[in-house]
Amino acid sequence: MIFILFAVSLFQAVTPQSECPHGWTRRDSSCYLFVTHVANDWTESEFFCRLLHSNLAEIETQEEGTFLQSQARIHTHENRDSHGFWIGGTDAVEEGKWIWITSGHSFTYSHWAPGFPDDYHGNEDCLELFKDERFLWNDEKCDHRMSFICELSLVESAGSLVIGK
Ligand SMILES: [Ca+2]
Ligand SMILES: [Ca+2]
Ligand SMILES: [Ca+2]
Repeated sequence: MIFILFAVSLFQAVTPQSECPHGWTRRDSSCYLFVTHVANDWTESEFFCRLLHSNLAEIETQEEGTFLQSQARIHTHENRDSHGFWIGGTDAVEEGKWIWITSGHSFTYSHWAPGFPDDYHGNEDCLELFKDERFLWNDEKCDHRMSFICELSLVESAGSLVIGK
């Protein structure tokens, strides 16, 4: 799967774009897509986002976290059975050391639900916005299937906004 993700990333076109694609929600220089029509495990969710030239959402600030928390409440009505939403954090590389998968950066901000992360049964290495805890953060088994949030960055380049990193 790692190889496939790499291969896909090679074919990502950097298309000049100043607006979010249809169906995506904008905040600052990011566009977000709440995918509720399929339930994927964490790796499949990241793969799905990459096919759309994006990645699982990464929350760098309290403002971004609060925004996604409130948006999650809205979008969960589209899928009432959902457990929550996958986002791009993992501690699969080193237990207890949480990073964002795209950047590889450690968390600069976190908003865990009370008592979490608990690494329940020693087997929870992926990050979700947990429906049962007001969409605060929970570590969950990576093969659990649920909705997820993709994030697309609009970065400024030569005076115009383009999609890219
Ligand atoms: Ca972000
Ligand atoms: Ca863990
Ligand atoms: Ca947990």
